[in-house]
Amino acid sequence: MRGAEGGEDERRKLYVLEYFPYPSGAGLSVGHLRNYVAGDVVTRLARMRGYEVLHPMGWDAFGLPAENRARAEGRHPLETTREFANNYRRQLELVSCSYDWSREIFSCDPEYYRWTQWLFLLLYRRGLAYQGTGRQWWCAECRTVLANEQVELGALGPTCWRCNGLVERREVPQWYLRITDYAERLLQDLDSLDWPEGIVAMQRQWIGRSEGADIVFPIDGSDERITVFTTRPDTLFGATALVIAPEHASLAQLTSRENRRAVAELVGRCRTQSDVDRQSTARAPRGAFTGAYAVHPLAGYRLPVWTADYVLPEYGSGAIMAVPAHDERDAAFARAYDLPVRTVVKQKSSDDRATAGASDPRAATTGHGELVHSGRYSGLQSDEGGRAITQELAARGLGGRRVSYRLRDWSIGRQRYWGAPIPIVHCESCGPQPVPECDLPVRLPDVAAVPVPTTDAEGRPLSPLAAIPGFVETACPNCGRPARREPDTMDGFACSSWYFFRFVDPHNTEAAFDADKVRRYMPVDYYIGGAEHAVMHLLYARFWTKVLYDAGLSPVHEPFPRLRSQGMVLDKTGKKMSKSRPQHVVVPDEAVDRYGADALRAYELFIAPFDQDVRWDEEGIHGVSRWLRRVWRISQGELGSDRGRRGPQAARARAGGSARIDPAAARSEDVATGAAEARSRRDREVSTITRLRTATNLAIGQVTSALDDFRFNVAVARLMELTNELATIHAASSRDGHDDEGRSTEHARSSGTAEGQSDGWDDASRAAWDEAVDSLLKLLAPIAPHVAEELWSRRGHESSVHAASWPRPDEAQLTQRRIEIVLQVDGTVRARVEVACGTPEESLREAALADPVVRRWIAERRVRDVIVVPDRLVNVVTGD
Ligand code: ANZ
Ligand code: ZN
Repeated sequence: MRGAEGGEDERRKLYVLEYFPYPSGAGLSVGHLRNYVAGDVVTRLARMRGYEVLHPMGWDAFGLPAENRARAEGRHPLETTREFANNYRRQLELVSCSYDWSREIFSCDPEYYRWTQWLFLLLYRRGLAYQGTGRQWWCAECRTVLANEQVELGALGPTCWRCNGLVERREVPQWYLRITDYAERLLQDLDSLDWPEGIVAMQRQWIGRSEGADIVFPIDGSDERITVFTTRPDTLFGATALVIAPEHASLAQLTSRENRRAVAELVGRCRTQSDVDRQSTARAPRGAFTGAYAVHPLAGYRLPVWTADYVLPEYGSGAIMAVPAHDERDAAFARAYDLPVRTVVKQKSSDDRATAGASDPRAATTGHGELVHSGRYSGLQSDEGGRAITQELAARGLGGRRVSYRLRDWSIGRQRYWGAPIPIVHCESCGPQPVPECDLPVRLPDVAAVPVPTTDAEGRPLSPLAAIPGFVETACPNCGRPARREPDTMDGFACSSWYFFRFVDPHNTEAAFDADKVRRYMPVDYYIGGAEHAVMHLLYARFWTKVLYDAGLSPVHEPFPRLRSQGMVLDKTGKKMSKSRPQHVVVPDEAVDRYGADALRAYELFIAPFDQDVRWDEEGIHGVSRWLRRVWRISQGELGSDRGRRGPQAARARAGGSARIDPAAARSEDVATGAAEARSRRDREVSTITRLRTATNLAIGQVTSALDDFRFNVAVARLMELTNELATIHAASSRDGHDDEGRSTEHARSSGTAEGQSDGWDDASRAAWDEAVDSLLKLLAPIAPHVAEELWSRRGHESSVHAASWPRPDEAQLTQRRIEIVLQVDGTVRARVEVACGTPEESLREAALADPVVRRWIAERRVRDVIVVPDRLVNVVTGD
């Protein structure tokens, strides 16, 4: 846990949070569980380190699926949501995810959404919420508008992120949040975040910052002026047309009678096309001439005004100057409609044209270079020329420098029942009025059945709340006259944009949260969840946090400095476990029944590196479950039946590969026995202690750093290795002085006492053994909390293993001690070397093969095998 350890945060608190789950009828799958188990491991580890850990859970309860499902089943979404949440809670408890359930919140609870509404009003008062009309994505299937972030590009066109149905654009009056005011900060502050790179890149791209200039083109013979946004003001003298978006407000006015039909046709076509599709380079752009001409602001020549699909209404100013010589899309447009091309930037080399992928002399050259045919700017380089041109335009009032963002304001209103009502009252004389704080919450009206969304007389979506007189009819908070309530509800993402603040103080009835408590716990130290929320939720939550910060209500301006994303768990067929294919969704319940919660937890962690997608393979649990049983036998001193399984499975897991465990028999025992006989008993005991301490301390260090780095699979693999090492040391030592392998331990097992395990050991060895086993159990505790606890208590500890303090490696054990290793060739001792105690097998192997004496004894023969017994010997086996 970077930052959590080492006292960086003097508060010694850790706020661990997993994404706010949306309870659905299908329940939690083993895929969901992957991130809840990870969060719980981090939580339990931090508690053992003495941190006060905030690890809450609650339910993102509002939203469309809940509403749709409830309507389909003829039930109320409140009822279904509670039922589904209960099931989620049951499943989380099944695997002992240790949440502070006293903080549980439901976002559909009026005591919660009251504060969501309060926050909406905070935004409203700060000028960050407004009603506007815009082209809205409209999903006919879900009967709702969608934010840009909620539209995906399907094979047939833009689709709804929920139902995958095709969506289209409609003009709808709508509530927006002015997230664009925060574009720059949302972008800049990405640099300070410890997040997966991919997610940062997606946010950066979504915000889409471009530096450039606005340039104003007067329309010939009219007072109209069209402003374009360009990132290349240096190419101004190469503009040969003005192209405005089909949605541009001036289009109708500019279009002459004879061009109306063609323009109207284009406008109609663009309505259902996604922005990506409209800008596709796979086909020529489509456009129509308006009949109007613009005047070049510096050169004075006339340019035709066109409209075309590839110019988007919501970017820049919704209009461009087409420079076919230097822009690829403009070049394609010019080719399609035979527009003139004027070269104004002389390229430094011809490379650029080559990289443009065309030998066509009419392909664009997009590089920078020396300006030509550009009036008094000719001879300047692109950068300098662009700056000078922008300056002149600004001086003449015809434009200026401008930074443009792709990010659009967040359309937050939904014409649906199951959401937090927007707390606004519309009064004919006073206009929109915020509902006074003391009147919050504006409650959703009780209804027997969820009302069906409707449309108004013009076919525009209308909130079903508009048809409930008891809800809409009210008095103006300002003048007291009859007025109407806003019937729209908030997008469910509003609730999840601040819930992490509420968790610090979930039952506060006086305020959204207490300032001191927020100071105590914020920010969230670990936020854990999948990449599917890369843009939507994470961007919205950052935005609201910055607003709270600006309002003096939050001490932090980034809510989630550290984000960790788990990979997806795929079903047998390699597809995402999806509710739409329920037969492929694996739920945890059955695995817990068959293997126990600990085996499932450990397997969730072990199955693959945390951030990688992985196919669920139930078979793999067997191996993990076998390992846990082995830990049990070791801790209980029942070792006789279990010896010598060494670590190929662990090694494989460390490489991140298959989790299946092959039972591999060891071949080193006999050799070890042979070597041991060459030593005195006293020597052996010292060596046993050393080996136990080294194995344990190495494992403590490595397991701890693996857990801190979210390399949970490595941590589990390392614990498996430690388990094997302890078994091997025990077997070798117990056998010393006994005639038959394991006979004495068989005795111990039948006598059933823990002491039996170290039969024949002296006190010091036994102490080292106990220390090693206790450490193993402590390291195991966050991963397999039940097994660890049971064994801990069976070993006679009075208090819980979870209250024990996390072990720290004893560096002295690891670094100072040097030991002598015997090098054998075909079982005969040929040399000795001194190495650091605990030197890994692979290094010992290399050292042996590099040893000159050993090499002489190998001579020409083939090395058939190299057997390594850590801290004791290496035996090189030769022959065919
Ligand atoms: C003239 C020009 C000449 C341009 C040239 C580029 C190269 P980014 O980098 O994505 O910000 N543009 C501006 N507004 C647009 C809109 N609403 N729809 C489609 N395209 C638009 O891109 C900025 C460039 O994209 C702008 O610079 C403009 O084309 C185009 F050699 O202006 B440029
Ligand atoms: Zn009024």
